Amino acid sequence: MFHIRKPPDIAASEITPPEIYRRRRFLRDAGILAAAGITGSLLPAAADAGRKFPNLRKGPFSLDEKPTSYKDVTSYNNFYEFGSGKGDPSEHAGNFRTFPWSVAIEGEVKKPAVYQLEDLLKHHPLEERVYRLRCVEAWSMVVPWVGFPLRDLVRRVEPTSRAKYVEFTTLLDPAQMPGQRPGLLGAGLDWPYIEGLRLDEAMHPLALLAVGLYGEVLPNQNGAPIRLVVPWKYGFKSIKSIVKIRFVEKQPLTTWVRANSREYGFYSNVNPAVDHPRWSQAAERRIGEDSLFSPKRKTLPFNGYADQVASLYTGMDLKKYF
Ligand SMILES: Nc1nc2c(c(=O)[nH]1)N[C@H]1C(S)=C(S)[C@@H](COP(=O)(O)O)O[C@H]1N2
Ligand SMILES: [Mo]
Repeated sequence: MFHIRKPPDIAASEITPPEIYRRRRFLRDAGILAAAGITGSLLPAAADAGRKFPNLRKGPFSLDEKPTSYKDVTSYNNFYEFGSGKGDPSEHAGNFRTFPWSVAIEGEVKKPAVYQLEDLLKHHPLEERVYRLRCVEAWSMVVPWVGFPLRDLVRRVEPTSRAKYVEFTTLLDPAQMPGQRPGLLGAGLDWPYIEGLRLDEAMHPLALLAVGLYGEVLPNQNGAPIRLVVPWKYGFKSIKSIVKIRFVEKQPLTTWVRANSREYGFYSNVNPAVDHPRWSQAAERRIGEDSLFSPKRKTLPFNGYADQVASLYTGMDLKKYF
């Protein structure tokens, strides 16, 4: 007998009139911009003007390299919740509802809380940081992120002495995320997407919680409304659309380790000396430079951030803890 399935759920987003989306997006952007310090009376004008964050201060650790074009950063994406093709997220995430949005802080902390995104941002001044992002698939980009250091949030919620790791979870909502429905679109991953860091990694000043790029509120395909950016690790550690941050004693079982622990490790520090079992990690192509004449770039240890982060791993065998 055939297994007869109901037609796939129609995402609420697919039947919401465009005016409602625009309204929701306006409310989201207004909330984020307001939290970033813009007064109420300026909001409509600010939100109309390309949803730009005004007066962003430049944060530390910014690269001098030329950023990858806005078009490439926002149309060549990995966000399997919306499909595993590079163009799928920009094509399918347009109507993703990112307002209202809350982030739950749980586990081994003295101050567990559920924050509305706007409230979270009120405590954390935003800054711009240009970082290199190196995907495990051997390509890279340079992205001007807007965000605040993860460690500021970690400190605010006061981890207990039992907290050794931080676990991050993406929204689970198959009605909105077609890759989470049964079928091949999501490449067979287990949902929700989970990532993790050791507590000292989470406390490193390079680790960023991003809410924007190119001076604008984060596009949905890049992980709106709030995502992690860990520039010395492969891109998949930089989990998108975060709804939960949990402090735990044991190393979290992350999505890619669960999918294939031979190919993906918990640490996933960018390392040209440790190849992926199926391809070399020694070099990378820079998105936007792919012509016959553009040579591959050499991949740098810790993605070029070794001076900042190598000391986190002294004494560890990085071939074993890959
Ligand atoms: N929830 C979630 N987060 C995710 C992914 C994903 O599929 N789902 N893909 C990761 C991978 S493999 C990369 S390279 C980066 C890509 O981020 P970008 O699209 O902003 O360049 O997001 C990471 N975060
Ligand atoms: Mo990636």
